[in-house]
Amino acid sequence: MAASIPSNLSQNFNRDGYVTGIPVLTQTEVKELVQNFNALEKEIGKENSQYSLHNVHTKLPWVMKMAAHPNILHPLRAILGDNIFVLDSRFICKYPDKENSRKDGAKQYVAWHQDVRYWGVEGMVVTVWLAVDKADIDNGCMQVIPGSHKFGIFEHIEAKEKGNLLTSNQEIPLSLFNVEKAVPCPLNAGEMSLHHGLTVHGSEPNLSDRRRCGYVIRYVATDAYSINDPNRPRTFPATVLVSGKDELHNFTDHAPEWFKK
Ligand SMILES: O=C(O)CCC(=O)C(=O)O
Repeated sequence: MAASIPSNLSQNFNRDGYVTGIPVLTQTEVKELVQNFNALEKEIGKENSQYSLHNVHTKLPWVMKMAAHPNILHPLRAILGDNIFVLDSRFICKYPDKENSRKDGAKQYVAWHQDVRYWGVEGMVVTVWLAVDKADIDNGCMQVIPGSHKFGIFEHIEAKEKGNLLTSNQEIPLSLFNVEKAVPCPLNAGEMSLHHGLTVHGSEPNLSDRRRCGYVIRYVATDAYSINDPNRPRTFPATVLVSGKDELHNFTDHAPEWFKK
């Protein structure tokens, strides 16, 4: 059965562009998730586990189980309605900076950005950040700028500092928003935050001696659709209907045979 959600969740989400500290997994489920991730990390190596595990929900049942978890979908329905697609997913794993093997020694961080800057989607995108490991200030938990989702898409430029994990090395110049308003989103393993696709967010390097792994899942309602915008050229090859029904067929349902809704 899905856990209960705060009655003001969607109100707070619409006001602030994020909500955080929502419990999703039981201790047993956290243990299983960490075991599965550790086994995968051992198989493919830390470098490949950091940012390259993209859209593996259509390949690995234990990952799909997370993307379609009732305790994620229940609060999401309060924001997106009943009919929901997974748009995309990725593990973002920041290892302790001490283990950093970069030749230039740059500390790895996620620059301030908005998720939809490079994504040609009409309709609200909601990102779930599910903590595989405990995430806190020391190991570089995600930080958000409350209310920043209300100002459309900000200009993004090439990040000035080396070590940005983002694929396009993008960042929003600090002159465009008030970084002093940043709110950290510390999470225990098995908890999640949700943020709006337009919310400005990022994270600092991992200065602890602990791994900081999050499973990041993007969701849209079935009435969202992709647009052909050369400035936002993202494609969506792993969309899966995880809640309700799809009468519009704006996205293909790439659900694998083994996935039972
Ligand atoms: O994991 C992080 O530090 C950043 C996450 C992020 O950029 C996102 O969830 O969109």
